[in-house]
Amino acid sequence: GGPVLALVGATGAVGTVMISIINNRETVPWGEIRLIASARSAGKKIHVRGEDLTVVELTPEAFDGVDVAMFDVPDEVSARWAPIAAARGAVAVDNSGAFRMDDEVPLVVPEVNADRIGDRPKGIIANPNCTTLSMMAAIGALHREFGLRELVVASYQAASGGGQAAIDRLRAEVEAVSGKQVGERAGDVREALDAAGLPVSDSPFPAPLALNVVPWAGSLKDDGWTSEELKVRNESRKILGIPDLKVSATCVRVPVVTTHSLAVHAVFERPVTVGQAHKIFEEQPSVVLVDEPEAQRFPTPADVVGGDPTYVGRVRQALDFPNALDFFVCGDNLRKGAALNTYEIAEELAGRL
Ligand code: 11C
Repeated sequence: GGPVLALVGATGAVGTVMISIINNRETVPWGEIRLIASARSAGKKIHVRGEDLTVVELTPEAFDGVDVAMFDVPDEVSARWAPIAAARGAVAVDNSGAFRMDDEVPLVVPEVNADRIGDRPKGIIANPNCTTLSMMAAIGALHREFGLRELVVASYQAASGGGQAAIDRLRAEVEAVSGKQVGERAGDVREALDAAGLPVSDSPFPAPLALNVVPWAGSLKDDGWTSEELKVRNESRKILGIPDLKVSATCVRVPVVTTHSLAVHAVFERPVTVGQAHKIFEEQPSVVLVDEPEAQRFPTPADVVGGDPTYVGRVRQALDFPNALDFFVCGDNLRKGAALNTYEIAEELAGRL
Protein backbone atom coordinates (compact mmCIF):
# COMPACT_ATOMS: atom_id res chain seq x y z
CA GLY A 1 0.00 0.00 0.00
CA GLY A 2 0.72 3.66 -0.18
CA PRO A 3 1.58 5.84 -3.17
CA VAL A 4 4.81 5.42 -5.13
CA LEU A 5 7.46 8.15 -4.82
CA ALA A 6 10.28 8.59 -7.33
CA LEU A 7 13.38 10.72 -6.82
CA VAL A 8 15.06 11.81 -10.06
CA GLY A 9 18.63 13.00 -9.51
CA ALA A 10 19.13 10.76 -6.49
CA THR A 11 22.93 11.01 -6.57
CA GLY A 12 23.38 14.81 -6.90
CA ALA A 13 24.05 17.37 -4.13
CA VAL A 14 20.33 18.02 -3.50
CA GLY A 15 19.33 14.37 -4.12
CA THR A 16 21.74 13.25 -1.40
CA VAL A 17 20.17 15.68 1.09
CA MET A 18 16.74 14.45 -0.03
CA ILE A 19 17.66 10.88 0.87
CA SER A 20 18.82 11.95 4.33
CA ILE A 21 15.51 13.83 4.80
CA ILE A 22 13.53 10.73 3.78
CA ASN A 23 15.66 8.54 6.05
CA ASN A 24 15.11 10.84 9.02
CA ARG A 25 11.32 11.21 8.69
CA GLU A 26 9.57 9.42 11.55
CA THR A 27 7.06 7.94 9.14
CA VAL A 28 6.60 8.15 5.40
CA PRO A 29 3.36 7.67 3.46
CA TRP A 30 5.02 5.86 0.55
CA GLY A 31 4.40 2.25 -0.44
CA GLU A 32 7.51 2.32 -2.64
CA ILE A 33 10.42 4.72 -3.14
CA ARG A 34 12.17 4.56 -6.51
CA LEU A 35 15.58 6.18 -7.12
CA ILE A 36 16.26 7.40 -10.64
CA ALA A 37 19.42 8.96 -12.10
CA SER A 38 21.44 9.21 -15.29
CA ALA A 39 22.87 6.06 -16.88
CA ARG A 40 26.21 6.91 -15.23
CA SER A 41 24.78 6.42 -11.73
CA ALA A 42 22.32 3.60 -12.53
CA GLY A 43 23.09 0.40 -10.64
CA LYS A 44 24.45 2.25 -7.62
CA LYS A 45 22.96 1.13 -4.29
CA ILE A 46 21.68 3.69 -1.77
CA HIS A 47 20.39 2.95 1.72
CA VAL A 48 16.83 4.23 2.13
CA ARG A 49 14.81 3.50 5.28
CA GLY A 50 16.46 0.19 6.02
CA GLU A 51 16.69 -1.06 2.45
CA ASP A 52 19.44 -0.92 -0.17
CA LEU A 53 17.72 0.51 -3.23
CA THR A 54 19.28 0.19 -6.66
CA VAL A 55 19.30 3.40 -8.69
CA VAL A 56 17.48 2.89 -11.99
CA GLU A 57 18.22 4.72 -15.23
CA LEU A 58 16.10 7.68 -16.29
CA THR A 59 13.79 6.26 -18.98
CA PRO A 60 10.06 6.83 -19.65
CA GLU A 61 9.32 3.36 -18.20
CA ALA A 62 11.00 4.31 -14.92
CA PHE A 63 7.87 6.42 -14.21
CA ASP A 64 5.38 3.60 -14.67
CA GLY A 65 3.23 3.30 -11.54
CA VAL A 66 4.79 6.41 -9.96
CA ASP A 67 2.37 8.80 -8.17
CA VAL A 68 4.80 11.59 -7.24
CA ALA A 69 8.13 12.20 -9.01
CA MET A 70 10.54 14.68 -7.42
CA PHE A 71 13.15 16.17 -9.77
CA ASP A 72 16.50 17.45 -8.46
CA VAL A 73 18.28 17.82 -11.80
CA PRO A 74 19.46 20.67 -14.09
CA ASP A 75 16.86 22.81 -15.91
CA GLU A 76 17.27 21.07 -19.27
CA VAL A 77 16.80 17.60 -17.77
CA SER A 78 13.62 18.69 -15.97
CA ALA A 79 12.34 20.49 -19.06
CA ARG A 80 12.52 17.26 -20.99
CA TRP A 81 11.60 14.66 -18.34
CA ALA A 82 9.02 16.25 -15.99
CA PRO A 83 6.39 16.27 -18.80
CA ILE A 84 7.22 12.64 -19.54
CA ALA A 85 6.66 11.71 -15.88
CA ALA A 86 3.37 13.68 -15.92
CA ALA A 87 2.23 11.98 -19.14
CA ARG A 88 2.76 8.62 -17.40
CA GLY A 89 0.44 9.68 -14.57
CA ALA A 90 2.83 11.05 -11.95
CA VAL A 91 2.68 14.52 -10.41
CA ALA A 92 6.13 15.98 -11.06
CA VAL A 93 7.54 18.20 -8.30
CA ASP A 94 10.39 20.04 -9.96
CA ASN A 95 13.23 21.82 -8.19
CA SER A 96 14.74 23.28 -11.36
CA GLY A 97 14.04 26.66 -12.93
CA ALA A 98 12.40 25.12 -16.00
CA PHE A 99 8.73 25.63 -15.06
CA ARG A 100 8.65 28.14 -12.19
CA MET A 101 7.27 31.04 -14.19
CA ASP A 102 4.86 28.93 -16.29
CA ASP A 103 1.31 30.20 -15.63
CA GLU A 104 0.04 26.63 -15.65
CA VAL A 105 2.53 25.47 -13.03
CA PRO A 106 2.04 26.44 -9.38
CA LEU A 107 5.15 27.61 -7.50
CA VAL A 108 4.68 26.32 -3.99
CA VAL A 109 6.00 26.94 -0.48
CA PRO A 110 3.56 24.87 1.59
CA GLU A 111 3.33 27.21 4.60
CA VAL A 112 2.66 30.18 2.28
CA ASN A 113 0.50 28.90 -0.58
CA ALA A 114 -0.33 25.20 -0.12
CA ASP A 115 -3.74 26.07 -1.60
CA ARG A 116 -2.07 26.27 -5.05
CA ILE A 117 -1.08 22.59 -5.05
CA GLY A 118 -4.35 21.36 -6.53
CA ASP A 119 -4.23 23.73 -9.50
CA ARG A 120 -1.71 21.93 -11.77
CA PRO A 121 -3.05 21.49 -15.32
CA LYS A 122 0.32 20.22 -16.55
CA GLY A 123 0.75 17.73 -13.72
CA ILE A 124 3.83 19.71 -12.67
CA ILE A 125 4.44 21.70 -9.47
CA ALA A 126 7.56 23.87 -9.20
CA ASN A 127 9.82 24.36 -6.20
CA PRO A 128 11.29 27.87 -5.88
CA ASN A 129 14.94 28.86 -6.15
CA CYS A 130 16.88 28.43 -2.88
CA THR A 131 17.52 32.15 -2.47
CA THR A 132 13.82 33.05 -2.65
CA LEU A 133 12.92 30.05 -0.49
CA SER A 134 15.38 30.92 2.24
CA MET A 135 13.29 33.94 3.21
CA MET A 136 9.77 32.96 2.07
CA ALA A 137 8.41 31.37 5.27
CA ALA A 138 9.33 34.53 7.21
CA ILE A 139 8.09 36.97 4.56
CA GLY A 140 4.87 35.01 3.96
CA ALA A 141 3.98 35.15 7.66
CA LEU A 142 4.53 38.92 7.79
CA HIS A 143 2.61 39.45 4.55
CA ARG A 144 -0.49 37.67 5.91
CA GLU A 145 -0.60 40.10 8.81
CA PHE A 146 0.63 43.43 7.44
CA GLY A 147 0.31 43.30 3.61
CA LEU A 148 3.69 43.36 1.86
CA ARG A 149 4.30 46.15 -0.69
CA GLU A 150 8.06 46.36 -1.25
CA LEU A 151 11.03 44.10 -0.75
CA VAL A 152 14.67 45.18 -0.97
CA VAL A 153 17.14 42.38 -0.28
CA ALA A 154 20.82 41.56 -0.44
CA SER A 155 21.73 37.88 -0.39
CA TYR A 156 24.76 36.19 1.13
CA GLN A 157 24.73 32.92 -0.78
CA ALA A 158 26.62 29.76 0.07
CA ALA A 159 28.83 27.93 -2.41
CA SER A 160 26.65 24.80 -2.40
CA GLY A 161 23.96 26.69 -4.35
CA GLY A 162 26.25 25.90 -7.28
CA GLY A 163 26.30 22.16 -6.59
CA GLN A 164 29.06 19.76 -5.57
CA ALA A 165 31.70 21.27 -7.90
CA ALA A 166 31.19 24.65 -6.26
CA ILE A 167 31.56 23.16 -2.76
CA ASP A 168 34.77 21.40 -3.84
CA ARG A 169 36.11 24.66 -5.28
CA LEU A 170 35.51 26.63 -2.08
CA ARG A 171 37.20 23.94 0.02
CA ALA A 172 40.21 23.85 -2.34
CA GLU A 173 40.51 27.66 -2.24
CA VAL A 174 40.33 27.75 1.56
CA GLU A 175 43.08 25.12 1.68
CA ALA A 176 45.19 27.13 -0.79
CA VAL A 177 45.07 30.37 1.24
CA SER A 178 45.29 28.72 4.64
CA GLY A 179 48.28 29.95 6.65
CA LYS A 180 49.24 32.49 3.95
CA GLN A 181 49.53 36.24 4.61
CA VAL A 182 47.09 37.10 1.84
CA GLY A 183 44.14 39.47 1.71
CA GLU A 184 46.36 42.50 2.29
CA ARG A 185 47.21 43.53 -1.29
CA ALA A 186 45.00 43.66 -4.39
CA GLY A 187 45.47 40.43 -6.33
CA ASP A 188 47.35 38.46 -3.67
CA VAL A 189 44.49 35.95 -3.18
CA ARG A 190 44.40 35.29 -6.93
CA GLU A 191 48.19 34.80 -6.89
CA ALA A 192 47.91 32.26 -4.07
CA LEU A 193 45.21 30.41 -6.01
CA ASP A 194 47.31 30.47 -9.21
CA ALA A 195 50.30 29.12 -7.27
CA ALA A 196 48.12 26.26 -5.99
CA GLY A 197 47.00 25.41 -9.52
CA LEU A 198 43.55 26.92 -8.96
CA PRO A 199 43.26 29.77 -11.47
CA VAL A 200 39.95 31.64 -11.26
CA SER A 201 39.42 30.82 -14.94
CA ASP A 202 38.74 27.22 -13.82
CA SER A 203 36.30 28.22 -11.08
CA PRO A 204 32.48 28.17 -11.09
CA PHE A 205 32.81 31.61 -9.42
CA PRO A 206 33.98 34.68 -11.37
CA ALA A 207 36.42 35.79 -8.64
CA PRO A 208 38.21 34.19 -5.68
CA LEU A 209 35.65 33.08 -3.09
CA ALA A 210 38.02 32.34 -0.21
CA LEU A 211 38.64 35.48 1.90
CA ASN A 212 36.28 37.36 -0.40
CA VAL A 213 32.68 38.18 -1.33
CA VAL A 214 31.53 38.05 -4.95
CA PRO A 215 28.58 40.16 -6.10
CA TRP A 216 27.48 37.61 -8.69
CA ALA A 217 25.23 34.53 -8.75
CA GLY A 218 23.61 32.98 -11.81
CA SER A 219 23.93 34.34 -15.33
CA LEU A 220 23.79 37.80 -16.93
CA LYS A 221 20.35 39.06 -17.94
CA ASP A 222 19.20 42.40 -19.39
CA ASP A 223 20.46 45.71 -18.01
CA GLY A 224 23.10 44.20 -15.72
CA TRP A 225 20.75 42.08 -13.59
CA THR A 226 21.64 38.44 -12.84
CA SER A 227 19.27 35.52 -13.32
CA GLU A 228 19.35 34.98 -9.57
CA GLU A 229 18.24 38.56 -8.83
CA LEU A 230 15.38 38.31 -11.31
CA LYS A 231 14.32 34.95 -9.82
CA VAL A 232 14.05 36.55 -6.38
CA ARG A 233 11.78 39.22 -7.88
CA ASN A 234 9.60 37.04 -10.11
CA GLU A 235 9.28 34.08 -7.77
CA SER A 236 8.48 36.22 -4.70
CA ARG A 237 5.66 37.87 -6.65
CA LYS A 238 4.24 34.54 -7.78
CA ILE A 239 4.48 32.70 -4.43
CA LEU A 240 2.99 35.57 -2.46
CA GLY A 241 0.37 36.26 -5.12
CA ILE A 242 1.34 39.94 -5.41
CA PRO A 243 1.94 40.50 -9.15
CA ASP A 244 2.97 44.14 -8.68
CA LEU A 245 5.19 43.65 -5.61
CA LYS A 246 8.14 46.04 -5.83
CA VAL A 247 11.33 44.02 -5.48
CA SER A 248 15.00 44.89 -5.82
CA ALA A 249 17.69 42.29 -5.08
CA THR A 250 21.48 42.14 -5.10
CA CYS A 251 22.79 38.57 -4.99
CA VAL A 252 26.22 37.98 -3.49
CA ARG A 253 28.24 34.78 -3.06
CA VAL A 254 30.10 34.41 0.25
CA PRO A 255 32.64 31.82 1.44
CA VAL A 256 30.08 29.68 3.27
CA VAL A 257 29.61 26.01 2.33
CA THR A 258 25.85 25.71 2.95
CA THR A 259 23.08 28.07 4.16
CA HIS A 260 21.98 31.18 2.33
CA SER A 261 21.38 34.41 4.25
CA LEU A 262 19.50 37.54 3.25
CA ALA A 263 19.37 41.06 4.63
CA VAL A 264 15.74 42.05 4.08
CA HIS A 265 14.09 45.48 3.99
CA ALA A 266 10.34 44.89 3.81
CA VAL A 267 7.72 47.63 3.49
CA PHE A 268 4.10 46.93 4.47
CA GLU A 269 0.68 48.49 3.93
CA ARG A 270 0.17 48.86 7.67
CA PRO A 271 2.43 50.01 10.52
CA VAL A 272 4.43 47.21 12.09
CA THR A 273 6.44 47.04 15.29
CA VAL A 274 9.34 44.77 16.26
CA GLY A 275 7.16 43.27 19.00
CA GLN A 276 4.42 42.37 16.53
CA ALA A 277 6.95 40.90 14.08
CA HIS A 278 8.52 38.82 16.86
CA LYS A 279 5.10 37.44 17.77
CA ILE A 280 4.37 36.49 14.16
CA PHE A 281 7.74 34.78 13.75
CA GLU A 282 7.24 32.92 17.04
CA GLU A 283 3.83 31.70 15.91
CA GLN A 284 5.07 30.41 12.53
CA PRO A 285 6.09 26.76 13.09
CA SER A 286 8.78 26.73 10.38
CA VAL A 287 10.45 29.95 11.61
CA VAL A 288 12.88 30.13 14.53
CA LEU A 289 13.46 33.57 16.00
CA VAL A 290 17.00 34.18 17.29
CA ASP A 291 16.93 37.86 18.18
CA GLU A 292 18.63 38.95 21.40
CA PRO A 293 20.79 41.90 20.38
CA GLU A 294 21.95 42.57 23.97
CA ALA A 295 23.48 39.10 24.06
CA GLN A 296 24.66 39.35 20.42
CA ARG A 297 22.44 36.43 19.54
CA PHE A 298 21.35 36.21 15.90
CA PRO A 299 21.39 33.46 13.29
CA THR A 300 24.55 32.77 11.29
CA PRO A 301 25.08 30.03 8.68
CA ALA A 302 27.71 28.29 10.83
CA ASP A 303 25.21 28.01 13.69
CA VAL A 304 22.13 26.84 11.76
CA VAL A 305 23.37 24.78 8.79
CA GLY A 306 21.65 21.39 8.61
CA GLY A 307 18.48 22.72 10.23
CA ASP A 308 15.04 22.66 8.68
CA PRO A 309 13.60 26.02 9.80
CA THR A 310 14.06 29.54 8.52
CA TYR A 311 16.05 31.43 11.17
CA VAL A 312 15.33 35.12 11.71
CA GLY A 313 17.14 37.77 13.75
CA ARG A 314 18.25 41.42 13.87
CA VAL A 315 14.62 42.52 13.55
CA ARG A 316 14.44 46.33 13.52
CA GLN A 317 11.79 48.92 12.70
CA ALA A 318 13.43 50.93 9.90
CA LEU A 319 14.16 54.34 11.43
CA ASP A 320 13.53 56.45 8.34
CA PHE A 321 10.86 54.31 6.68
CA PRO A 322 7.38 54.07 8.13
CA ASN A 323 5.71 50.62 7.97
CA ALA A 324 9.07 48.98 7.25
CA LEU A 325 11.14 46.28 8.93
CA ASP A 326 14.75 45.30 8.48
CA PHE A 327 15.86 41.80 9.43
CA PHE A 328 18.38 39.05 8.71
CA VAL A 329 17.34 35.56 7.72
CA CYS A 330 19.28 32.30 7.29
CA GLY A 331 18.02 29.09 5.68
CA ASP A 332 19.80 25.90 4.67
CA ASN A 333 19.77 26.19 0.87
CA LEU A 334 19.95 22.42 0.37
CA ARG A 335 17.19 21.63 2.92
CA LYS A 336 14.30 24.15 3.04
CA GLY A 337 15.93 25.90 0.08
CA ALA A 338 15.66 22.79 -2.08
CA ALA A 339 15.17 19.17 -0.94
CA LEU A 340 12.99 19.77 2.12
CA ASN A 341 10.50 22.09 0.41
CA THR A 342 10.21 19.66 -2.51
CA TYR A 343 9.62 16.79 -0.09
CA GLU A 344 7.03 18.80 1.86
CA ILE A 345 5.13 19.36 -1.40
CA ALA A 346 5.34 15.61 -2.12
CA GLU A 347 4.00 14.85 1.38
CA GLU A 348 1.10 17.28 0.84
CA LEU A 349 0.34 15.48 -2.41
CA ALA A 350 0.44 12.07 -0.73
CA GLY A 351 -2.25 13.27 1.66
CA ARG A 352 -4.44 14.31 -1.28
CA LEU A 353 -3.98 11.36 -3.68
C1 11C B 1 22.58 29.43 -6.16
N1 11C B 1 20.19 29.76 -5.96
O1 11C B 1 22.69 29.69 -4.96
C2 11C B 1 21.24 29.21 -6.78
C3 11C B 1 21.10 27.75 -7.08
O2 11C B 1 17.27 28.31 -9.76
O3 11C B 1 17.37 26.48 -8.64
C4 11C B 1 19.72 27.31 -7.50
C5 11C B 1 19.36 27.76 -8.88
C6 11C B 1 17.91 27.49 -9.12
O4 11C B 1 23.55 29.36 -6.92
